[in-house]
Amino acid sequence: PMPVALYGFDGVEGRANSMGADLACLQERAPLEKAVAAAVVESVPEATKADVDTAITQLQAGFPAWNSTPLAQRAAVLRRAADALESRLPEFCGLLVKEAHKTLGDCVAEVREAVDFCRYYADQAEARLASQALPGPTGESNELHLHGRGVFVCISPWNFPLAIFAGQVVAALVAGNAVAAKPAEQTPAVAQRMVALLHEAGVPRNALALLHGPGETIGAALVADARTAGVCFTGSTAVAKIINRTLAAKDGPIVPLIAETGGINAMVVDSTALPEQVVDAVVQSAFRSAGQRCSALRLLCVHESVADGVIEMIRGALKELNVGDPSRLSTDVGPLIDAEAFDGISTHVARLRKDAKLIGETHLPAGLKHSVAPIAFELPRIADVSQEIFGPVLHVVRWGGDVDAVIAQVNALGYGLTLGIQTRIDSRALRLAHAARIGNVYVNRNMIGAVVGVQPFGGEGLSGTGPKAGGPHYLYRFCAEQTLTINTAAAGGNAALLAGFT
Ligand code: UN1
Repeated sequence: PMPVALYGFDGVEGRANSMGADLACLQERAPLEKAVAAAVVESVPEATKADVDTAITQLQAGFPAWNSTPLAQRAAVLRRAADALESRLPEFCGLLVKEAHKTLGDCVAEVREAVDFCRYYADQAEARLASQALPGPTGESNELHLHGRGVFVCISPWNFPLAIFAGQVVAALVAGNAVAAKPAEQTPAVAQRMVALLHEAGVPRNALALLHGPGETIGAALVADARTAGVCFTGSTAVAKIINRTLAAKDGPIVPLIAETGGINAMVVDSTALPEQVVDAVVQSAFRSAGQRCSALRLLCVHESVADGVIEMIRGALKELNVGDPSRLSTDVGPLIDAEAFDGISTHVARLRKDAKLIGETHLPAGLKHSVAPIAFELPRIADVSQEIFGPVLHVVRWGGDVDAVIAQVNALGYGLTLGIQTRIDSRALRLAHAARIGNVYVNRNMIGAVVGVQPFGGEGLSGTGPKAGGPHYLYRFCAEQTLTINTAAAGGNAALLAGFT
């Protein structure tokens, strides 16, 4: 049998029983704590539009040589990067805590995920991107060749500033592309250090460029450039649509967009579900990482027969969480990324305090910057949740009657990223999963922390284009395909054939 998690970090993140469970597997806490104390967030140079132009020119020049580098060598570069990153785990965790304010447990998981992406895409490239001979008629040779498309633009978010950044970049690189990477403005330093590591591992300077700056200017200039051969984007649905429009309107070739965006992710709980299991999954899915994951649970749909009990347990669980300094191992929930996020979530919570029924909230110690308390509200209808709220805010709705109608209402929200199903009726779980237009469906467990290579991640509808990151089809979208058909009967054969017609 296959090991449970080939590339994931032993599946610990996905199956953690409490927020601190993955920390139990950390053998070396002291180096981590030291690394956090020592971490320095360097400032980075901001790019200009002229820099974008120069970078694309250089990448275009570097592309043919990198694209012609044998697949095994490109894969070897990724494996060297993985080894280097793994050996520098404490340092990168320290930087992540300081720059992205993620909890130490989340940072360890994130560095491991980035390592997994490098190793997984190296393996996938070798397994899937090699040229193949295709059977055809006698006198002809047919081959399928996959290679890079050219200059690929990768635009990544602040919530996984290392794992998603690195995952996009190494996927594009190993497929043979030259890459222009534009990390989130909030988290440039970790991207800067990862790019240095990739260059040290053997990615040529003119095959990978890093451009810092706002999406509205630098991201937009990269996307709009006629020479851009593809875009990989993780972020909001609204920005994905802007990118799509820009790509459609720009001069030059028709190019692909790989977009992974947001979700109004639901968990559907029926009358047979185990309440303890539900509440454990809810706490992990809604509040871990301060709810700043696109996979996070936003909408809990609980059957009326078990709702009172589940709600009571959620209230109790909320009281137990620790909001605090992300560098402390005892902290469950750290701060939001910045003041803008804090204002947005605070406004939403203030509105719900007036319009919805408060279920419970976590105590918020005084003096924390940009922190909001995990909180849960009850609302009358699924349709009352119409917006992705990127923070530790849970919306609970009771349902009665037909469970299939609940899935229909969730589908009607238009997003399709993650779904939780809690039931002890196996056939029902399968029927609902099949009916859901949703990319990642989790039955009787939490719904975050997809493991690279084991749980390919990504959505449909308003949640993105696919293919799934960390899955077997991802690299193909970064490639151009060429079918090479050669008449092996050669010129003499053709001549003989033609002679027959005269
Ligand atoms: C994101 O939050 O932008 O499964 C996507 C998970 C992560 C989500 C990453 N892979 O929780």
